[in-house]
Amino acid sequence: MSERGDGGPRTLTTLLIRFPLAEHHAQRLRDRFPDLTIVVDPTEEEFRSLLPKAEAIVGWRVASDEIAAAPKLCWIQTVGAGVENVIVPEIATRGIILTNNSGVHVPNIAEHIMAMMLAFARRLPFQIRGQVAHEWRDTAGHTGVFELDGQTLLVVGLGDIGQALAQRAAAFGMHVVGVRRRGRELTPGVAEVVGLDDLQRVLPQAHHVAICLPLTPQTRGLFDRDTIFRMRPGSYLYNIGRGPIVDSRGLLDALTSAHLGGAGLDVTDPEPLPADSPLWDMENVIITSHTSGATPRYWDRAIVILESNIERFRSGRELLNVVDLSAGY
Ligand code: OXD
Repeated sequence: MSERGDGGPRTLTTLLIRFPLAEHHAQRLRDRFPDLTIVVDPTEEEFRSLLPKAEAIVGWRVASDEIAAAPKLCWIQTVGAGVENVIVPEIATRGIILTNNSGVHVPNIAEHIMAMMLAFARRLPFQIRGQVAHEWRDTAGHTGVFELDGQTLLVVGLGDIGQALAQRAAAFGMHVVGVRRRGRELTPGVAEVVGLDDLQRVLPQAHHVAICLPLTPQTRGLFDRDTIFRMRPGSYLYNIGRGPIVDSRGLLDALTSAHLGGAGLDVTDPEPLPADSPLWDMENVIITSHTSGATPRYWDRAIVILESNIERFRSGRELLNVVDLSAGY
């Protein structure tokens, strides 16, 4: 978790949580901050009427006109991690602190990518289709399987999720190479770290490439057609970041031409993926409808960040998970 903020103490009397926070979590906040008015999951009308009082809002996003109607607003805590749809110009011009829930879905997203890799290794998409058709696929099921053990995984984006994935993949015997923008230090499970400018060099070495990046002006289209076709023939691409990081047409061509062995797509461009997209019917594609972030433990972790940030906000300490508005994450 990054710890940055504006450094000055502030008044916090009204916190609007535009999310159906579970009662036990809401109660925990009320017990801890009895002098704070905490409004959970207000109706649209209530939300609007409370905006003039609110110093802080927790929600997926706050629109420009809502910010305009909230003159005291100094802090927005997003429910998710990605902020590409949250950043509006008023946040910077008003000096509003934006914090996110980065770190909250680390174990589950790392497990999600492992699940997709293992599914391809054991040909689960093929077997599940057999199960739906009531077909015993023994002979065919003996071909096309492989082992992750000894294969190379390239983790593009060695943030919290990328690091957690690297640890798990290494435990499966994979050789893990990390790509990161800043810093070259090895984290547990990572055998080698290279910079983004080395991506094209290391891509052809990897049997699996996992995109664990936020969507920013720098990452949009990073996996363009040429980059996708630079991947090792028969390799697998996983995207849990955001759909527009990958060129959709290039990906489709790489899959239909069998240049790629397969793709595990939690995110697509556009979302939802249109019903007539050819990706749905491909046996070498796993689509999980942007659910890798889902975990029953989400708010058990997010509430810790929120509690800490309420305290930090009030006492003037730096907040956790402050978004760098110019970097976009
Ligand atoms: C997020 C997500 O940004 O789940 O949190 O995509």
